[in-house]
Amino acid sequence: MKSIIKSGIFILSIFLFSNFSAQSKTETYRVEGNCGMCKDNIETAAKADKNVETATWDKKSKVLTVTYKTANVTSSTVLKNVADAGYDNQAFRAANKKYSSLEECCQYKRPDNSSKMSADCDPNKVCKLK
Ligand SMILES: [Cu+2]
Repeated sequence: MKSIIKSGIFILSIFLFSNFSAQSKTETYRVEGNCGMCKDNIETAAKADKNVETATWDKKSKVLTVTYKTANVTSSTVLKNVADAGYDNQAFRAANKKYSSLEECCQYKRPDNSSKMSADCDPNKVCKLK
């Protein structure tokens, strides 16, 4: 009888643990961009981390919807990867060089985020916005 209880507790704890570690969260972020090519670039960059399960960017609303495993990755990492691909977003400003190297059709109208940039922000690198 004791062993049945023991194995029952064991199975229950495995169930709880796996459920906890697999916890996902869906969030939306503002990401600049223009066209279908931007959509591909943004979604690929967002999914660069394997803990991101889905990433969908809407061209019209400029909203990126991401589902990710909260235990293994943060929204900051996801948005930094998107900025590394050349796309300004609510948390990071892409490096000027990276923005300029985007296809012409993808060179979206950059938002004036100067007020959100910290004084030590180097525009040739990805900058975290305030
Ligand atoms: Cu584009």
